[in-house]
Amino acid sequence: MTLLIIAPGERPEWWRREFARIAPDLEVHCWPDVGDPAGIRYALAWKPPAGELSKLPNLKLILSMGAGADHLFADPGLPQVPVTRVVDPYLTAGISEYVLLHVLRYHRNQPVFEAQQREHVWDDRARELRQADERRVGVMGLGVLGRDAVEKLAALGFDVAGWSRTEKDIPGIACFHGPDGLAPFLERTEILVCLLPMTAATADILNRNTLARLPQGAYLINAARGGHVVEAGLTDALASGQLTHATLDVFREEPLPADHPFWDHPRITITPHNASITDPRSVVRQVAENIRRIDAGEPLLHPVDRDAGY
Ligand code: OXD
Repeated sequence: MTLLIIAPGERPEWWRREFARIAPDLEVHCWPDVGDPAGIRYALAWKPPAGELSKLPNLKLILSMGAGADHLFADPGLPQVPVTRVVDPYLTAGISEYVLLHVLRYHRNQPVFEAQQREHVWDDRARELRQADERRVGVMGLGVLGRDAVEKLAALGFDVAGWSRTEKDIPGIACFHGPDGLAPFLERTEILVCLLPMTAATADILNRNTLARLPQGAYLINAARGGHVVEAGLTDALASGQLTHATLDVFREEPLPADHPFWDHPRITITPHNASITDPRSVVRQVAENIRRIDAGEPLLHPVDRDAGY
């Protein structure tokens, strides 16, 4: 019974070490050292090269190494076996830290002070006196990650709303849903946070039209997927002042090419898809448990619905 770690560039040795510690009976191979393809029963994958998983004739389970599984469905030949994803307190906490950090940065007008420092300017007129309960923050996506983020934002006192595909009820949060709920949600949102799963329905969702629904001068934080944002729509919204600033952790092409115009945009903050990092020290237990479950014929933890895409 062999697990293949197929996650180019994702420090497979670290994962292998944790498996040796936590699930010592499991044989672990790290792609491209597959060994006998017929011996591989489970694959722990992050952005696996297309076609590689279909070379494993006895594969029983694919485990996404992250919260999202869209990177797997990008492979048209993905084997028809169950897929799971990571739901982990560290991963969730990391995303919420990122959201809080950047919402507070915008709430406190920090990009203005950073620009002033570069120019050696002392000018506190940019200090807008706004209390957190006067700041309307909106989070798109109310799954495990979004829910944690809205609750922590609300605990800081922000006026928080959320938008999701299906109806949600979260105490203290104004919950909007579905296509009809999108416009009213955007119209009340000064700081927009995207934590949506990437599906056919959410691709390009932040475009010229939707960004135009935000109040003039709004802010955007995208910690979901680059494909949620239409790049030209974003740069136009920044140019017109419709958006004041954007913080992007994810991009259509990663790593972001060195000549991409976002790098030098004065009102875009870039982070290298590190809003939250899967921590093998906790996730290996979840992976080992799902391997036990599939072998025992028990329901899996955090299964992905192929039709919904998450
Ligand atoms: C994830 C990610 O899906 O890191 O976990 O993007």
